[in-house]
Amino acid sequence: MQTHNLGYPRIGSDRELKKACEKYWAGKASVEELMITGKNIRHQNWMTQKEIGIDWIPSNDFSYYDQVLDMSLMVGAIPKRYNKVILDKSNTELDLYFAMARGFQKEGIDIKAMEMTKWFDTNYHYIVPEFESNQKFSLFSTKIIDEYLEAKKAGIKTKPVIIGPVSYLLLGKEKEENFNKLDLIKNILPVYVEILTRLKEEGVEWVQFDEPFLALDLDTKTKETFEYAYIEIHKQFPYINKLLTTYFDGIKDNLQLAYKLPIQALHIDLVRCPQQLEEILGNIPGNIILSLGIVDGRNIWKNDFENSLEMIHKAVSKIGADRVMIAPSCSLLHSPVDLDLETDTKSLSLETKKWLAFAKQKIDEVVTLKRLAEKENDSELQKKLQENKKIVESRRTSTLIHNEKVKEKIKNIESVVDKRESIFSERKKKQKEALQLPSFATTTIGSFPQTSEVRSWRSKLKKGLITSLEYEELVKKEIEKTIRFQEKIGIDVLVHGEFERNDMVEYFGEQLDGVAFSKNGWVQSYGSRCVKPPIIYGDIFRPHPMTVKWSSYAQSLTNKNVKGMLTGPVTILQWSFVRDDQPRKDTCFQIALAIREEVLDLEKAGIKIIQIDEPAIREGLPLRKNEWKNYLDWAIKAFRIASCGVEDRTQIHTHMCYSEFNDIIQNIADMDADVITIECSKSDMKLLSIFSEFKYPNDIGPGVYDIHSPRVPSKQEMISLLQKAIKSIPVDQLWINPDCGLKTRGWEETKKSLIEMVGAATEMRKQY
Ligand code: 39S
Ligand code: ZN
Repeated sequence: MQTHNLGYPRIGSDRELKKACEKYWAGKASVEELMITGKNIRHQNWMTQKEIGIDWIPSNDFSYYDQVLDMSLMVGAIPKRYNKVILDKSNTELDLYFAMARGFQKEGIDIKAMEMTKWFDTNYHYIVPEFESNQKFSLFSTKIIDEYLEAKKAGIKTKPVIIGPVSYLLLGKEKEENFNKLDLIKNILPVYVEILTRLKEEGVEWVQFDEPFLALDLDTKTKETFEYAYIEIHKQFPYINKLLTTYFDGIKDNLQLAYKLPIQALHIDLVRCPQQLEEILGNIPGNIILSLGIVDGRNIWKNDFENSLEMIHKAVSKIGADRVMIAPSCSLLHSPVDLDLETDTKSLSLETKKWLAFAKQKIDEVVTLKRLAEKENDSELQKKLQENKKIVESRRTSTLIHNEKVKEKIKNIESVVDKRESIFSERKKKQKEALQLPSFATTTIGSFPQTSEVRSWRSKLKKGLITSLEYEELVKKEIEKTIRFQEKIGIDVLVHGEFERNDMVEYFGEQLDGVAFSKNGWVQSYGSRCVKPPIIYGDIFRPHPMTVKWSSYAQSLTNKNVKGMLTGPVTILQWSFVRDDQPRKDTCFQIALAIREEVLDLEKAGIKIIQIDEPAIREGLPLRKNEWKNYLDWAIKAFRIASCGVEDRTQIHTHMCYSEFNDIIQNIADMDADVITIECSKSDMKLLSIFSEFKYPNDIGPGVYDIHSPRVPSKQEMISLLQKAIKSIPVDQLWINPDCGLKTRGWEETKKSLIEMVGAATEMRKQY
């Protein structure tokens, strides 16, 4: 029996990579300094895994930004617009790489970044490969080889990780019409062959091919491409061991396909789909090793050893110990790094901490499980097993988890009103009267720049260096400054700027009962950006209002309408670590009830417009289509529970990003928000066509500029986007706003851009 790991977090235990990257981008560190940080993290990760006792440690799981972008650079899928960056010899390979990730602005050159989207149903974002119909591939970056050699030199024999050719193509986007990206398989395979040849020469024994699409619904063409690709690879490399990994769902109807592929090992996710074990063992070909993904790579609960051992024993008795591998369910990229660093009992009580395992602890669980399965009579190991049983049991029965009042409310959830009083057209009239807004009303999505100064106030507050009164005064001043700025440039619906929030989910998590949070439990979200997902361990309850103080303060400063800003129940659920002892639906309804109370309190406090962000509704969709309806039913209901308690004249906004809406447009309409703002600028307003085809009845605010780069868009640029928009959306339904995320920008570019945006709105009002 062997153990392995699919990938270790690469941000560093103290987010060293984030800090080093941001320093480099700001011109405050050299490329050498950045690369030393990278190297240290890689070595640290390898040593940690080696010391704990993992047999097959991954390499090439490190990345300076994103593992899919690494692949694009490896196979030379570099969009032509970056040629200028390549040609300028003063730019390094890393500069080109960051240019693709973040855009490139220098000395009059202005190149847009590549698109970013969610990695399956996680909160991780990858950089979407761009393909042309005659896309050529050639080996460009040798990172995978370099990292293998680097580890080898440090005395560690690794298993290089690569995204399999079929999944890599499927993750990309066709930038021209009239071709199918899967047809590029013939062009791309030679690069894989070249890479594998080099790896083989260096002595590689195992290569991990990530093919997560094997856990999704596949059409015939995709299945054929899988067969073709792996048969070709096997022809050239019969002696490299190929470990094919699937995760995030069961293989299900693709099992026969997987068994046809000439691979040596198959990894399955037994956390997301434990029921697949039986069938898989039922007819597994005699030459295939089975890797049991048994320790949850995406959640933070301690493994239930007894339960895992049962599965391991089942596999061993069926196919023998030498054909069984043990591993986390997926890459630990989605886990925080090290629970040992959580020493603050105020945020994470000792009782709660006992129930958790972060990446390092998960590696230890994998190794312990293997030892337990092999040596049943070792008394040290038996002690560990008994200890584990006790902890699992203590979580099940803890009084911290159960709140009878909340459970009672969930039982009666059907009696909660989840419908507005009147239909949208009626509400629209009442709201027009109450709000007095112009056509092409302008607003922003909610946050304003979170400067390091603002963050430092919070950090000082947490360290006790300033009092909460002092902190409040500082935040209030920042709110006032932001209100005055918006008034001055003529924005119609103002926001307070969210300076009091560390994050749109964490902020609420910190205030709700039943939710714990870590000090250092960072998980990469995209590039250098990280999040600290709240830990929902028990029944959720709102002990006090969470945002009313700030919103009413902002409203008291101005005669214009200030929007109240909340995060919706589905998004809080989706971006947290969720308890696994009750259906997600029930947890979501508990959050929805808490948000509903907050909405009603805001309304009572005189806030006339309330935005409930639900950017995660789309990504929460199950990977398999036949589970969609069930999910959408409860997710949309949760939003309606949260939003529908208000009077007709109160305007409800929602916001979504990075989403393809085509297949869920009816559900979006069912949410019945008065206004939906969506991220749109990167797709050039193409997103709007579905709203237009569907005749989406409520108001829409498409983002008119991308905020993910410091670039200031021109008024003219936004006018032409808006002219595109009014071809799809009636003028009286249209709002004007940027994409979301101003918190990640500086004030200078934010101010300039918003002035341009209001200028565009003024111009549109004149023209129409
Ligand atoms: N998921 C979540 N949860 N939230 C989101 O906003 C999004 N948006 C999308 C999708 N998923 C999401 C992804 N976009 C950031 C921005 C956009 C994202 C995701 C993350 C982001 O900016 N993250 C920050 C970062 O990586 C961390 C935000 C945070 O919690 O830099 N900041 C803390 C705060 O404001 C500060 C934490 C910190 O770094 O309180 N503290 C320093 C320290 O302790 C000190 C701070 C200082 O003095 O400057 O050392
Ligand atoms: Zn957004």
